[in-house]
Amino acid sequence: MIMTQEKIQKIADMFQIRGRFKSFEQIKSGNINTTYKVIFFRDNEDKTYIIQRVNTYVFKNPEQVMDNIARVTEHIRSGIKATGRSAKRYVLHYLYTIEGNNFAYDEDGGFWRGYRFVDNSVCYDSTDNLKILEGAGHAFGDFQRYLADFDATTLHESIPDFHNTKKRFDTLFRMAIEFNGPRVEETKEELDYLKSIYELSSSLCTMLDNGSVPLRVTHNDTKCNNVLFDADDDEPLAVIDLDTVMPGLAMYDFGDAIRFSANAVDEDCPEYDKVSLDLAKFEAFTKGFITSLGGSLTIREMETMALGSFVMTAELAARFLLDYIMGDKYFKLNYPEHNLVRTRSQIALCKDMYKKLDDMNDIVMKYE
Ligand code: GN1
Ligand code: MG
Repeated sequence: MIMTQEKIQKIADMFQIRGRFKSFEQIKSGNINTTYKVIFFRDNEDKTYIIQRVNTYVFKNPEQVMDNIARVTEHIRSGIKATGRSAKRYVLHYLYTIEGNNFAYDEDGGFWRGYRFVDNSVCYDSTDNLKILEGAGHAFGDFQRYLADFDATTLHESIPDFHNTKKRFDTLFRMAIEFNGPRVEETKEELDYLKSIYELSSSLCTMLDNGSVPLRVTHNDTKCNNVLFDADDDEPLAVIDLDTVMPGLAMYDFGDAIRFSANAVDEDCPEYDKVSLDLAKFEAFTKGFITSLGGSLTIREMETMALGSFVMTAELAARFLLDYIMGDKYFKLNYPEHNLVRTRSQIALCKDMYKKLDDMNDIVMKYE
């Protein structure tokens, strides 16, 4: 959908933003929601806000998502304030409508929300800078730490079974039989590989089911571009994209972050021989994440962190492949074969991670 200035202004005007609407631009990153930066002018200054149209094909209950976000951000805000610091740059500040909702519907039924842009902040779609990766580790570790005393059972499950890897695999294999068309034929090798790693990929689910690892409040989408950094000194500021905050495992957040940030190339790199788990990047993120969680992790969690990276990568490969087979309904595409390339790239990463599991485990244990 093409958004004109008039349409964006109308949406922004539903929220309590003072000043005169000046301009907007679309922010291209993110595979699910559609994001715009909008500028208002007041008190002789530009004030920047983010407004987002939430993808309601993916988030079936967007009002519940916003309820989770409101409670989680308030909890973090009071946690930060309790340490005597200002929370202003360290947690998102969502916008409210006149009616007091933190969302608004446009005339076509589109679901919108907005927040104040954190001034002088940047995010990185990828980076080789180890300091930044360590900072991202701290940001996601702190996020989990601030939510350690949040009652996980009060959160809505914004996407049921989001990281239930076993169920994701079962669905893929079932759909491959039901949708038995050219795309299934074309991806036989990928399906066979995923079948061969089914047991290992389901192991976190088994541990959760038998209670050997604890349920925590987790972010569940820990790409490094979901952390804002100070543009001047790269201090990690706020964690963003809280749509999937739900009960989960510490290894989901660790694993998904490694999957994305410790890859030598982007997650959709079509040159599969360049895909590789960079152990220096792995160590940088690990150091930040584990030290921020400051000894609160159990031994079993520590022992399964590296495995979590493999599992999260395998899970995403299965999700990309399912979307490809089902006709590309879930993830945004930049070109028609995008989901196939993403699948193959994630499988290449899985294979490399599998070889490096021992090395990864040794690094995690250094920070015990
Ligand atoms: C989606 O939209 P974005 O970029 O934050 C997806 C994640 C995937 C990621 C892969 C709700 O995240 O689970 O890991 O793409 N989010 C959802 O790039 O499915
Ligand atoms: Mg997201």
